[in-house]
Amino acid sequence: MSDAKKDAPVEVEGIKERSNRLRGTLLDSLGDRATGAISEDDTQISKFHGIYQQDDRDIRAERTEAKLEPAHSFMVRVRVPGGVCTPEQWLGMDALAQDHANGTLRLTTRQAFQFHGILKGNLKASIQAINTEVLDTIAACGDVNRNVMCTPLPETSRVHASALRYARDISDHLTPRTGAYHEIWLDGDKLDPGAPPEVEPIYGDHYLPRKFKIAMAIPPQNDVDVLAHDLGYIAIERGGRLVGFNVTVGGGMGATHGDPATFPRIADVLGFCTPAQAVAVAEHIVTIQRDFGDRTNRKHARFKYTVADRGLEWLREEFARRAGFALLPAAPFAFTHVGDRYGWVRGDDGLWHVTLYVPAGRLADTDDARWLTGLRLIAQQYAGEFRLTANQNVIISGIQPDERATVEHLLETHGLEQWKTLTPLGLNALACVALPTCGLAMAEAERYLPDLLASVQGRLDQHGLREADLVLRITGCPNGCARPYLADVALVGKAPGRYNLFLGGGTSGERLNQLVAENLSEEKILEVLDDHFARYAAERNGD
Ligand code: SRM
Ligand code: SF4
Repeated sequence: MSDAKKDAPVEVEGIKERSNRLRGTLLDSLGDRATGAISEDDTQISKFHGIYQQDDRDIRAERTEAKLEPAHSFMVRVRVPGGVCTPEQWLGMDALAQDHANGTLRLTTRQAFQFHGILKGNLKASIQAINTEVLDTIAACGDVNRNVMCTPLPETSRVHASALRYARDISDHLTPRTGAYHEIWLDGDKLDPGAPPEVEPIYGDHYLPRKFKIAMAIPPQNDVDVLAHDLGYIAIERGGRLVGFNVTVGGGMGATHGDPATFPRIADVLGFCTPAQAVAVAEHIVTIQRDFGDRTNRKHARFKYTVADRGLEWLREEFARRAGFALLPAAPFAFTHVGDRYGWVRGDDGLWHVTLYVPAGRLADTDDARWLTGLRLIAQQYAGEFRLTANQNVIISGIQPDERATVEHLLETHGLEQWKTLTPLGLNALACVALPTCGLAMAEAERYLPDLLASVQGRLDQHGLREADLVLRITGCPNGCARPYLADVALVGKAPGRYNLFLGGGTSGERLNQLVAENLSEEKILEVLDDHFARYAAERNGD
């Protein structure tokens, strides 16, 4: 490849530039009744609106043989900053899942809702229904800052309330300013053709080189895997009050099989900021990535590569130059665990909160558990909050003491108390969506998780390790949507029925695991695990 070609911006940069601030030709694509798809350029632009074109991969071959176009439908992702929504919003999402999607609601690893299976003709009504509930989908995907996460910590309500406020402020500040979203989906006024281009004060003409993710953790919980994010805030609390944040930079999970230039990376701690500086920190870090991120190679375009290539000292100086203030030295903090803590807990405000285990985040009514019906009844009857966790679970939050018995009864009668019977392996497990909707999946994940857990649990039981507090995560490809590279045991899809096996992540999300063997079938995976479990049972330390 010539140097000129190597340094040329990738095609997506041109699509963004020509899109007239994210309008593209989406209105034409939506109106084209000859196909269930949208134009190729619009598939890039629609991501900025929280919309992914997909097709049902289970029937892709059959459709090709019948000379039919793929069975197109759309995944729509709803931003829920900090994961907190009202019962009314919950009911709105539930209704939309029935009316226009595939009848299920998916809780993601980033505290968002996802709908699958929305047909092109139903997209506009779906986005309007979401906005009616004062939620939106803009910037849920695309080369911008995504949903801002925050530990949904129920116990320490005062620190949580402060942290959540900053997470929401950061989210608002980094939301694109274009009127395209309102124009296309909400029948907003059209931009006057003679008007000067709208200003995107933070993103400019080309938005970011790649997606950008922010998470806020409240120690000792690292339930958001804060070090897996481009930018992280670790809340520092003194005497029950939020006094500031340690700022972390350059985390990320995505990699490509066989390409050592791509890698998962644990974020570095850059320094400390006060709460009042938190939004400015986000703005300046994002604009540094806007200006220095690699726009010539999308596999090298995440902020983690900017940080790895240029170093922390460079970043501190560039930050201070732009911000007009330097970050202070980081404050001491300690994480004790990842994942969620299940069941009932009383907050320091006297209210009750219950964290439910949702298998792979998929809410549906099944013979075993009537998730949608049970949660609908709860949402209809009480006035607290629903909090989505970064581990695909949900917390029913802010329950008055006299409401607890009713909620408990509804959970029990609908089969939603699964946390009471599962082993730690099951409770800690995460699986990404993968097949049949994810266009990048190389192997199963969500659909395979129950069988995989049964097999691995069987091996643990044989070694007397039934209650071992292991974290298992599985993804259908190396992109890392269930943050597999932080788990004790991770399977990363390589081909149908084949996975790369990683072992040895840290217990508090601060250490990456390592590749142990490649391209293994389940039988081989269990053999390797058997050896390791035997040694773990014999040689581990007390805790
Ligand atoms: Fe992801 C792409 C699903 C969290 C790294 N991710 C995708 C797409 C949109 C596939 C695509 O591009 O066509 C998947 C849609 C599947 C489907 O049918 O729904 C998808 N990602 C998900 C979700 C739904 C997984 C889940 O089971 O919950 C999560 C939605 C989060 C949200 O609400 O915003 C999800 N994705 C993540 C995470 C975890 C996180 O952020 O904490 C990561 C790893 C962290 C990171 O970004 O480094 C992640 N997703 C990716 C990547 C790799 C990015 C990279 O740097 O290389 C891709 C592929 C890409 O961007 O090209 C990807
Ligand atoms: Fe799809 Fe891969 Fe993400 Fe799984 S990890 S949802 S297979 S992109």
